[in-house]
Amino acid sequence: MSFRTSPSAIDYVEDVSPGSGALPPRAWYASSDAKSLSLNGSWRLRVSPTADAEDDSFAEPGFDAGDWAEVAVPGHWVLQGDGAFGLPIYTNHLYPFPVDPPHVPTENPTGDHLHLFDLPEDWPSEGGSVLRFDGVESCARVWLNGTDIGEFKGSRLPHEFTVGHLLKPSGNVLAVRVHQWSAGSYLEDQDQWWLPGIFRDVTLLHRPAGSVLDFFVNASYDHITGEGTLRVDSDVDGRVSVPALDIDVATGETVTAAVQPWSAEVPKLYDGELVTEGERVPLRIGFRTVELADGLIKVNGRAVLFKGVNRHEWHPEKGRALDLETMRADVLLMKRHNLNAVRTSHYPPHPAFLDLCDEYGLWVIDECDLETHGFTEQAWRDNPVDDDRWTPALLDRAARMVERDKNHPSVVIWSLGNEAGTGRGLTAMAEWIHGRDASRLVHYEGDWNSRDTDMYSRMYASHAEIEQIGQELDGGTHKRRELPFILCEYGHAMGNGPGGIADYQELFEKYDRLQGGFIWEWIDHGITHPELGYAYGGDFGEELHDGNFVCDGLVFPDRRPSPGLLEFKKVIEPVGIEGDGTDGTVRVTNKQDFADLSAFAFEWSYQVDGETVESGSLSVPALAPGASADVKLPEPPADHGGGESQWTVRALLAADTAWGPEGHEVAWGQLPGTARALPSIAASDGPVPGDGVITLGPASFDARTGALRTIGGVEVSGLRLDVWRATTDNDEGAEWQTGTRYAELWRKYGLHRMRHRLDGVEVGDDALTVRTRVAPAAWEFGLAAVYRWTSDGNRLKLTVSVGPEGEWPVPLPRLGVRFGLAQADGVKWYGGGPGEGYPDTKSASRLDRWESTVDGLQTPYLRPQENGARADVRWAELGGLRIEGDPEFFLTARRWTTEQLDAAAHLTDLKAVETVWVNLDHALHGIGTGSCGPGVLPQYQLRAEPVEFSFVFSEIS
Ligand code: IPT
Repeated sequence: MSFRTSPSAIDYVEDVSPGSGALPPRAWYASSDAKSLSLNGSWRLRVSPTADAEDDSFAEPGFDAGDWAEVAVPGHWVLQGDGAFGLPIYTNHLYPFPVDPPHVPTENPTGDHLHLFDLPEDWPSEGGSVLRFDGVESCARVWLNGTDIGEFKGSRLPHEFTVGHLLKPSGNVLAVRVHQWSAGSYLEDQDQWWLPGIFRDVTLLHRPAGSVLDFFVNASYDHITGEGTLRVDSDVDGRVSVPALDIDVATGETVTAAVQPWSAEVPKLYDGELVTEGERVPLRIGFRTVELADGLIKVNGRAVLFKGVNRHEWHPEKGRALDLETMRADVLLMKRHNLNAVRTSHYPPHPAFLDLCDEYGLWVIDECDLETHGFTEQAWRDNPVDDDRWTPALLDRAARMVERDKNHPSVVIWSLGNEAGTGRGLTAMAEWIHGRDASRLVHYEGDWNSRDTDMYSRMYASHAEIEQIGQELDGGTHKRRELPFILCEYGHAMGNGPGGIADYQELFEKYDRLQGGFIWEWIDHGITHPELGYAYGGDFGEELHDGNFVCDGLVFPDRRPSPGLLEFKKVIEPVGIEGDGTDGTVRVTNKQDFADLSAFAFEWSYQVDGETVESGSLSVPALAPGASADVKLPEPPADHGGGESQWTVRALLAADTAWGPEGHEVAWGQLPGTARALPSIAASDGPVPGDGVITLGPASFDARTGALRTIGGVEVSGLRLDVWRATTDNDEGAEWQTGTRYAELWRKYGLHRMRHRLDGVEVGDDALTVRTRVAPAAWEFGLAAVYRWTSDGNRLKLTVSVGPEGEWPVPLPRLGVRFGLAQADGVKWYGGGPGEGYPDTKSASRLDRWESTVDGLQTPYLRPQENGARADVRWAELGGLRIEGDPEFFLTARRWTTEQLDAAAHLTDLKAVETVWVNLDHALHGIGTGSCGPGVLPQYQLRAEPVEFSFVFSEIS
């Protein structure tokens, strides 16, 4: 018995096969002379609640869709129409429907799309035509002029259909029925929003007689001879020319010439052309050889160190329907932040993105559109990749990726997919890919024994484990022991962080076998939302969702760099600039793999107390990759008033490049000079008790509680020891993580509700001393905190002594004082900046003088959390006060309390209060990557230990 009106008509939806009617996959290219017609634009849309709610009469010419909505194609219907067509759903790995492959729910939002078009007048009447879809999620059936031409799955892969015989000069009716859920959805369980729609281009391509079909550009480079070898295999015979190399040969013929090789650092492309009887196709040829040699991934004979990122396609309004300028923005941002590699997690990107990678230079791991992660919940039972019935669909996906992208020099590694467990289907994919393209390597993280792959790849492995792998002490199969290692995901950039990436980079640089990694991930997938600013999982009322786990990028949804990107940029600099400042030299190291240093100009400057007193250019030899030199610095300026001094040496682009202007900074380093003199004041003034008030120098205190009230004319409220921070995503951790979930522990032990017991206010001869005990209800551990105030009459010094009592079961989130100021706006400081820095995220924090505002200090993490601390601050000025630290401190100031920050779910929840809350932290607990990965390394944990620190306050006159 059937509950469906026309069951067989929608059988294809749950069919595990890849589809029917589409042409075999082939290379993606833009012809020079064959006509094409973009069918992007405004389309009519009707969304039905089930796959079979409507019959296919809408596909018939003459159907009146006048009352249908209009939507943009490319686009996702759930991101258009203000929710009228349904809403986005975010899940990480859980399928948002019952797991019963290949069945999908009856509630299967189905978008019937209609587009009418005329052929341009000059559309040739001879030859054929092909209709190409570059991406449709998740399953589509297509009719042209009432004829059913086929159906397909494989959302982020191209599908082409022969349509020439169906076209009319005008009034063509293209009908596309798109189902949100299909058997294909089981293969597309990537950690991202589920977004149905025709989200990439739709194009009609004229195919003249004798036109190019498929072709494979084989362009290798022999680093010994310096010669490139070119052979273009083409389904249709023709000629290949490369004018700059004097090449003009038949297809299939091999030719050798002296060439400049392609690399991500020097992405030399040669313009060429493939000419068949009926068509001319431009080629952009990069000569390079990828191989596994000496247990390493080598390109052109050299081992590559990947400084990469995982890139999902994302735009806060358009979802995965990216335009060219957005793709270019990604590539330019990556290049300007020293990245050299992209893993196209977890599907082949829009093909234009790979053109940009070829052109600007990025190593690419091109990943297939495959993830079956949700099967992990049932111990991988019924996993499609281990079920032969699905193998044709897997092979189809592999072929569609490889055939489409095989002519990109930037693509050096094929990846079978992500988080799909293990199984025969994956082995079949790897075998097929190896057979089809021996010129690249194969990657798949789930294959821990590297049975099918050419490298050992892992995600989120700890520093300690990576070090073992680097030392080849990790065991594993014989095959794996011979292979290089990459971390295909690490440094989970969710919220504040990632912490500890400098420590990873040190290991990557130390052990040859470790060939780098790819930060998870490039961009926060926040969706522009009228009330919430940016929406994340759950904000659309999803019954199942994973909250803000979808916001874990190095750039915010609008592509503003987050502090994590700036940290990564510093950590992966192409030039090392180091020294201890003792011998008048700076050690410069070329950390690139291919290029010498000639693209960079070097500058030095000498600062005293953060003010530059002298500067100039530094001549650095054009060191070869991997080479170092000790470069002599000028004599330090003779007299500089005895302040703290340092050298800053910077490497800048010497000339404009395709991706950055002359003067763009790629690397920097600071070398210490004269050490800083700590602030000292003579305790020459003593506290004077008065009527309910104690005065001391410029300050007044509450006589009963010892609480600070004013410093000169500046009102100060609520100054006290503070150990709490609004927990970060990394503090929260994830339930599957083995590392410590600090937030839970901290809350269990009440660190967010510490009580302050006043034990005594002592008015001494030269000091006011306030003794307290700071501890949470229910527990016996605590902190004895003594505030000792002294003054020289003008300045006020606070020395805080902290003594842990009892057994402290957890590290502290922070340790310092916090207080409220009635007003503050502008902020100046001498210390680390310009952006935030925490103990394990402050590589990019540069010692200098900085200026900002209280608002400007905030980092807008989509889910509000601890942020904005400036590290290594010597002194700061805000709200009429100058604060000097002994020793240096972390400075935070915000228009809301930590408690408000902690409670907020979106930035729009943060409402400024009257008071500006300032934290001066002696220390902070590190950040780590516990939201998905190892927690805070021991050296960055903040343990409760006896400690003393001071601040000197004065009113700014
Ligand atoms: C890993 C996934 O591969 C990636 O898609 C993303 O979900 C990431 O985690 C977390 O943001 S899988 C994880 C179980 C290690």
